[in-house]
Amino acid sequence: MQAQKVVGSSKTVKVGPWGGHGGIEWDDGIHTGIRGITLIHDRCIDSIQVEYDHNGKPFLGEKHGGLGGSVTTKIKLLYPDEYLTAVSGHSCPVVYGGSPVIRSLTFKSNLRTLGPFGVEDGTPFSLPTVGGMIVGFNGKGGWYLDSIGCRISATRSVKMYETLQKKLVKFGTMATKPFATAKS
Ligand code: MMA
Repeated sequence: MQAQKVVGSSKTVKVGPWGGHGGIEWDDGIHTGIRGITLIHDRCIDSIQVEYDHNGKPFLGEKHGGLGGSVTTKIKLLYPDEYLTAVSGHSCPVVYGGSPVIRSLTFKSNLRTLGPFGVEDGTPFSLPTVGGMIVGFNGKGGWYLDSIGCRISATRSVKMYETLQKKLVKFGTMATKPFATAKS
């Protein structure tokens, strides 16, 4: 499969959050892509930690949620060829009388579906994106992951930049030639 190289644009749309209203708010901010996600789960999603791309460099976000959970899933995306296009899942209380928490999460990339992780129980939520990519997550967390939302950015082909970059390099070489000759 031929994957198209894309980057996020600076214009983003915030979607969600889905889930409950418990826990404290967290927001990873806006980045240029996602390189990996670590989920710790069991009967619900206990925690999430996202490794972003920020202008070509890895940026590790904080871990959100609690310290429990028995299964650790490390999702490694084939950055930069692969990028996340959608997130979906389920939410409902996991303890009697508690507020809803994220029970399951499924991610979609331009290449595959990752998950479901956790337990698909409760109210489903989904984000059907058309030609966008996820560039940041936010939500609430306490003992568990209470809610999750994300920022979507339009994708644009890198090809335009590569072409422009090549032209600039060529121009730059010509422009600096007298200097280079003088120095050597
Ligand atoms: C804590 C507290 C709640 C939150 C739950 C689940 C046990 O209570 O932070 O506000 O809803 O954890 O994360």
